[in-house]
Amino acid sequence: MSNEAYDQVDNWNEVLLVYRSALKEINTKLEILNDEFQHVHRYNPIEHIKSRIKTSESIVKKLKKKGYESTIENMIKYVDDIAGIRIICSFESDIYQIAEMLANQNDIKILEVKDYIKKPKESGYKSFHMLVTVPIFLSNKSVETKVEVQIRTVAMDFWASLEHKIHYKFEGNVPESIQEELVDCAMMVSALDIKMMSLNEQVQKLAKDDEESETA
Ligand code: 0O2
Repeated sequence: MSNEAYDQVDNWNEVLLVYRSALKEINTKLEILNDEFQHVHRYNPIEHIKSRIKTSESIVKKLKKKGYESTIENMIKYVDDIAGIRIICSFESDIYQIAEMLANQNDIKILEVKDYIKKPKESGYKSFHMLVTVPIFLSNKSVETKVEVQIRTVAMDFWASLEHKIHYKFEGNVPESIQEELVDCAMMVSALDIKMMSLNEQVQKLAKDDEESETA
């Protein structure tokens, strides 16, 4: 390997280390919020968290699609989801609470918000996306590092993973009848989310009434 090529690999490894650290930071913040929520409200808003570093093949593919050369500078500048974290919640209301709690932390900067719950994509896709930066403190500098945060319910996640698999299977050319069925399923997912949230509210209210009558 030439010296220049070696420097590139070394630089890329340092960049990846920073992105991995950013995922760790956000993960820790989320764990703390979840624990506190459990302590105060007696339930966990977060079902589970998945995080990943985008593969170099996908990064190069995305840059190519956007018309940029594959350089480390372009990757950092134009690929917003090198570090991605997906938070899966039980209820739609949890999504906005978690987003707000994260946004309120003063070391987190919000670069962009895409609310595909209020305004779903044509495909039926629903999820709340937040592009944030978190500072990573290295030995001689601090680096504001981008992380794409996707927050969705279990039901939305079920839909998105199936749709993603179907898309992959048909290499993007999904037959219209299947696309229509997916839109139908997305509507069922929304109806289910609303019903489950209302059921949960009723249960919480009953539990609260019980607690109050016991202490009266
Ligand atoms: P992967 O493999 O999940 O990483 P940009 O990221 O800015 O180039 P865009 O579309 O403006 O592209 O960003 P957006 O809308 O925030 O979507 C980014 C990610 O959301 C996607 O990443 C998917 O993970 C997810 N997503 C968006 N739309 C859909 C959809 O219709 N169906 C499913 N299943 N997922 C979706 P990537 O990089 O496309 O893919």
